[in-house]
Amino acid sequence: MDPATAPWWTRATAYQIYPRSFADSDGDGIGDIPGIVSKLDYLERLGVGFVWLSPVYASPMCDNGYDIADYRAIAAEFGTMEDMDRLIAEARARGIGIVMDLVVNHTSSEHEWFRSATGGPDAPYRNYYVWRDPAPDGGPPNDLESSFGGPAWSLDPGGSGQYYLHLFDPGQPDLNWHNPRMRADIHATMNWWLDRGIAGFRMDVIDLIGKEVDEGVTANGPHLHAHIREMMAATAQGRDIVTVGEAWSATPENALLYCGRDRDALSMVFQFAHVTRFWDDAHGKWEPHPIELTGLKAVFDRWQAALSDDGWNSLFWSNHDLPRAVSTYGDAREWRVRSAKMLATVLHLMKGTPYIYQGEELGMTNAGFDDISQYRDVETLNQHRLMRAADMSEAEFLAGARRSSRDNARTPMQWTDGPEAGFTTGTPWIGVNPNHATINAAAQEDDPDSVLAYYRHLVRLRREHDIVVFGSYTPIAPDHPNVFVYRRDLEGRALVVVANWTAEEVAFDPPGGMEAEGRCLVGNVAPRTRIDGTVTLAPYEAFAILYEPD
Ligand code: TEU
Repeated sequence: MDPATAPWWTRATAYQIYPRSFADSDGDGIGDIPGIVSKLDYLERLGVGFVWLSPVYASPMCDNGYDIADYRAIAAEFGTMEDMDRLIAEARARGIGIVMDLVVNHTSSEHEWFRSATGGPDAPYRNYYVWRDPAPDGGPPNDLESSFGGPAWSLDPGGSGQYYLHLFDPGQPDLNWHNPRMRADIHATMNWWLDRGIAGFRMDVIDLIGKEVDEGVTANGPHLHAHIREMMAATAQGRDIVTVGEAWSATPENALLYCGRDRDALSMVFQFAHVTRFWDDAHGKWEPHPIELTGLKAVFDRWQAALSDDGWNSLFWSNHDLPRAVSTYGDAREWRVRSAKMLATVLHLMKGTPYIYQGEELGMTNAGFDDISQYRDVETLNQHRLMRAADMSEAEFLAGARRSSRDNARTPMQWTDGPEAGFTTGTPWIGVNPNHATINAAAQEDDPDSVLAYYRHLVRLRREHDIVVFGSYTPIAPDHPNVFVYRRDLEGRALVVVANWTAEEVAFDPPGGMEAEGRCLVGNVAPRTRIDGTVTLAPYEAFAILYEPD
């Protein structure tokens, strides 16, 4: 990527807002758009270039807004279209773009299209969805499963006897991407939003829109990239937007089909290889394996290499579907602050666009729920029902959920040490983490040693140093089990990033050629300017040194 012509989003750090849990302005216990507007100064101080806003559209909220009933209306609990326009304008005035969540693999079953599609083959919008006759035994057409558990097929509520497809909840019927009229409607909706001034789209499960259900193909289907390119041609022409597709199935081998520069496709994809690497073959995220550093590094190294000259990486530890970063990869107790900073150092100095998930910049931790009644997430509650029915004990399920439930990321943003963490004056829709007494934005705001101050610094480094944005990436000591080390190179300069991944002191022998004195750009223990000879790293220590020619 040539720095002179690189798009704006290559230098930006992104911030994800899960609106339900961010800031509540009216005391109903649910975060809302005016709440977000009231926190824009906070985001400006953090320095982010764009916000990925999880869905705020009209929705019955069976999946907290990932079930959209009207793409051109705002959910009443989140505010009004005027609030949305104000958010777009006020964010823009601070140099922050708003990226909407485009959920078009499916709609809500309460979308007008679906309501007009039920009843029989001649229903007006029948062909906007995926219908099949029952199997000979009257059951679902095939054995495709919903991502939330159970069959991916439910009977037409209109009584036709046919089944409709839902790769997620029954309240999320899948759209039929073979239908050009449906696709044109989606393109028109995208243009309608872009004309309102948004900065782009995050595209929910975009790798599923090429599905061929009769072949049992869901992800990465034969027409996937034709659909994406058609969509971009119909919407992105002449606009300077950022697009990021969520693609759990993306591999280093096919990533350039999504985001290769000559393809007029997406800016980048969210791929999850570093996450799924530690999932169990049989039980997935509910029985994760311990994180093993050489395996983790191998994943990052492969992706950095695959998109080194073409395409672009997205970089993230967490989002609204994943447990908290510091709880999963760091030490949320004894070394919470330092390990949160270490994780940020490693991620934010790689090549790609980093995404901060709300609260990560405070070192927020998993929810710590110990009773099923505390959970709200449709996936967690479904899995609870299914796994209990399959004879899993309550204690065993709760242990898995404590580590892996999506609700770990969805407890309210911790603004203050006051009632309900300053998130709401009412009763929050999901419990606030009691540790807001110590972990909160107010306490970190003016503390130069806080996780928040550290994130601000990393975001600034990316804006100020081309080497962070464009430098090539080379792994160092990839087989070392305890340290994460790499270097970036750009035009005779080098940036070396060193991190101790463990709670023990670790000795690290740098390879030759690092004898010089450099400049410390960031460090979570004490500034270091050299790494010649054996370096003894403190627990979770991380730092970066910049070497410039004299
Ligand atoms: O997530 C896609 C997805 O596959 C996840 O639901 C994933 O299966 C799960 O988190 C891992 O256990 C996207 C959204 O990010 C998610 O919030 C939605 O629920 C889902 O799509 C359906 O729209």
